[in-house]
Amino acid sequence: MHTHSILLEVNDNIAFITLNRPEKLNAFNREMALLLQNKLDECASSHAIRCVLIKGAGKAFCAGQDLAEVTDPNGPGMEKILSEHYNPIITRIRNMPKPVIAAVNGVAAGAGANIALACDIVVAIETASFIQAFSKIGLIPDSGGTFFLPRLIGFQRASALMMLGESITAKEAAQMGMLYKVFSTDLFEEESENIAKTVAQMPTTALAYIKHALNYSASNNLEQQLQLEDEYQQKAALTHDFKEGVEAFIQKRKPLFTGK
Ligand code: LHQ
Repeated sequence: MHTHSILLEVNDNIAFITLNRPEKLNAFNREMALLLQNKLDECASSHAIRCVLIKGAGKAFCAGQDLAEVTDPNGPGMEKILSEHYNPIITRIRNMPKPVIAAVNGVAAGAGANIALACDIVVAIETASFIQAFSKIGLIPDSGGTFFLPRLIGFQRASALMMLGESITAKEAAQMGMLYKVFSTDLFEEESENIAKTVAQMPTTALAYIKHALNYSASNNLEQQLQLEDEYQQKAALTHDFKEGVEAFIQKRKPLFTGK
């Protein structure tokens, strides 16, 4: 029976996306990359979805590009792999008007590591590892790695990790600032779902504005960024959730946010 390389399940306003080629450590082939784009589009447009959580099936998060496909004469070919597979995935994650969580349940290598780093909140199991594997096969980091990694951990560490292609533990990655939290093996699933549940009940539109403002902060100067904050703040103040948030505070009750 044909199994899908990407699974999507929606529960309590959370979309759980599973990278599902466990026998290949969830390495991406063309079908899987296109299917992930498709599912991300579905998540972006569905009002029932207020948070996306990406994880891997089995013991790995994702081993990056399926290297067998790269040498396959009937494969997509080098010139399509970034422009049609990974770049559209990264753009979709960054443009998604709701939080995307990477729950790194095992090794994250190559494009697999950098897809995780493009997410809004990255958490990892204590046994996970991160590898900028590209240089070891004569390639350069892609999937936004040269953009996100130096901004997350600093130029020098990013440079060393990318050139050496060494594996680092989740704990080391967290100490460097690459991710938010590391959870013990017995708590990982529950704790990462708790984060998803929390953000799925928050003011989704405001979270989208936070995300867009952070996207621009990478290239704006202070004056431009202050102006952008003003613009988004005006928009946030028009949301139903802002009204609800303030009312609930004054009435000393728990707010009920709808995301609108
Ligand atoms: C795999 C893979 C894999 C296929 C494990 N492909 N089978 C962009 C532009 C164009 C071209 C290229 O790519 C890119 C973007 C990129 O992502 S480049 C970087 C590609 N990824 C890598 O170089 C990582 C390759 N994998 C590894 O180094 C190891 O497998 C890691 C460190 C991830 C895990 O090591 P182990 O836990 O020891 O597992 P393993 O190596 O025994 O792998 C288990 C199986 O998965 C094995 O198959 P087998 O049939 O022997 O059981 C591997 O061949 C397969 N596999 N990664 N990327």
